[in-house]
Amino acid sequence: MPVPLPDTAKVHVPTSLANALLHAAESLPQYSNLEFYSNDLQSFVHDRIRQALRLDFDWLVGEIRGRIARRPYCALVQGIQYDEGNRLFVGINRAFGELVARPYEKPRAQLVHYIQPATDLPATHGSQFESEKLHTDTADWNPPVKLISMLCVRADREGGGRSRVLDLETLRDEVHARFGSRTLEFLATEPVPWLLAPYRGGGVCWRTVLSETSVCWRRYTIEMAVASLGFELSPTMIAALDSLEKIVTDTPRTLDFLMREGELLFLDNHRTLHARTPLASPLVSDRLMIRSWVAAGGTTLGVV
Ligand SMILES: O=C(O)CCC(=O)C(=O)O
Ligand SMILES: [Fe+2]
Repeated sequence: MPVPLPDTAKVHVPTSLANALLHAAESLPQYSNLEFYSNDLQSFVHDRIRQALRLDFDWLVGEIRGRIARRPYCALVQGIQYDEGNRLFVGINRAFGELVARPYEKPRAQLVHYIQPATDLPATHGSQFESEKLHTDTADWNPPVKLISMLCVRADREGGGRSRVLDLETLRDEVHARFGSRTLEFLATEPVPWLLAPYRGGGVCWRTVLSETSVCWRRYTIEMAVASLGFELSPTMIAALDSLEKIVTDTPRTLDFLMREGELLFLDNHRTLHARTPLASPLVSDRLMIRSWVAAGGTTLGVV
């Protein structure tokens, strides 16, 4: 049985507030996705929406912040209305920090990133798409981005593309229960190499997969670093990574829920892994999610 998202992770926005938010956003000009890279513009959009709403805006941000801070380190905002110009999306996200992205390169890299079946990345192993395996976004940044924000514009008509979230403590607990304290300890103390994105300076950094306060998981980023360095991981490390891979592939403790139109999900990218379930018909599905990465200040990962 899939585990549903607990109600404590949900924030319900009253209709009057949803209307006021949309109205404030729509009173601003339209901006292009390229223009939204400007931190000044993001702040301007945020300030204008916040000023129009006053205490209600701060209430919403506080409710989201409180939920991201505790297990399962995510917040599902229900009841807001979609602003086609993405000003509302940018304005709410900017309350948590600067929105950041890969350098502009349509269609795969935009500040407000469009997640559509047509541009999904096939997985390096097997027939799945990468986004169907539990992962950390920007595992090739050091450190990875702190916060992910995802809005459902159109859900998959056949009920595919359900959101999946696994939190840090559940993952640590599963490693401990299934593979023992030594594997857990090993993953939290022995660093592995990660190949960094060229636009973040490139090269390799060394970090642990787990720590008391963070997890980072995207195995191909480790494998590419290993290949680029021309050496091999120890058999013990390969076994430990295989154990983790097994858990993220089959643990029944992953949260599983369908995001509906207009719902907005925030995820702590240091304390959760996320994925989506397969689409029944990836070639014809018009599912559309928009996503931003928010560089909120805060914890460092298992950097050594
Ligand atoms: O489509 C989704 O719900 C998640 C996609 C995702 O995780 C990604 O593109 O990194
Ligand atoms: Fe992702």
